[in-house]
Amino acid sequence: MVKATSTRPAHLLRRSPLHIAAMVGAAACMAGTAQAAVPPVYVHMNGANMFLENVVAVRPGQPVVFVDEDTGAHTIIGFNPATGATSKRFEGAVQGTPGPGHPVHTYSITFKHPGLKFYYCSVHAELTQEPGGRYVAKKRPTVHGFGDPMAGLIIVTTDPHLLADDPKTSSEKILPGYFGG
Ligand SMILES: [Cu+2]
Repeated sequence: MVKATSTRPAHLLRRSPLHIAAMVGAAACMAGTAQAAVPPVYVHMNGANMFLENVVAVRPGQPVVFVDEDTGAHTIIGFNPATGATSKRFEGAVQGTPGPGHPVHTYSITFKHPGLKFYYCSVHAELTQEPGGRYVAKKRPTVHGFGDPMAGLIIVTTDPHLLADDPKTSSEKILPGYFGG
């Protein structure tokens, strides 16, 4: 009895590193293929203090890249509209750029699972509680812009119809005519 139980784990231990190595190799290969096949979805900012593509859809694992074409800095902070709690993982910040020909700063994030990912820029918007209890991002009163709050939504989905609705600009990293601030 003792012999039998000690033999089996030893047998498994001998085999498992190889087995794990094979699995990791296969997973890395698949991940590499997936990354190559799915380009990022881009969300742009300029001096209007809003996110140009403020609703985009991405697949699980597909990167969302925020591109700051503004002279000013912005943050990109995920929040839960039910509680108003901000995310510790979805928490980005991007520096501004003097304009075309200069480095443009980006923040990239991916999500593993389908869902709705709300975010806002804490410099130019603030979370306020609606009478119904939900939290929404509103333009800070002191901030200039077009009136829309600097906030947005990422829909993480495998639905091809939602994915096909992304704005054309979200497929380009730099929008040449969009610098400003
Ligand atoms: Cu901002």
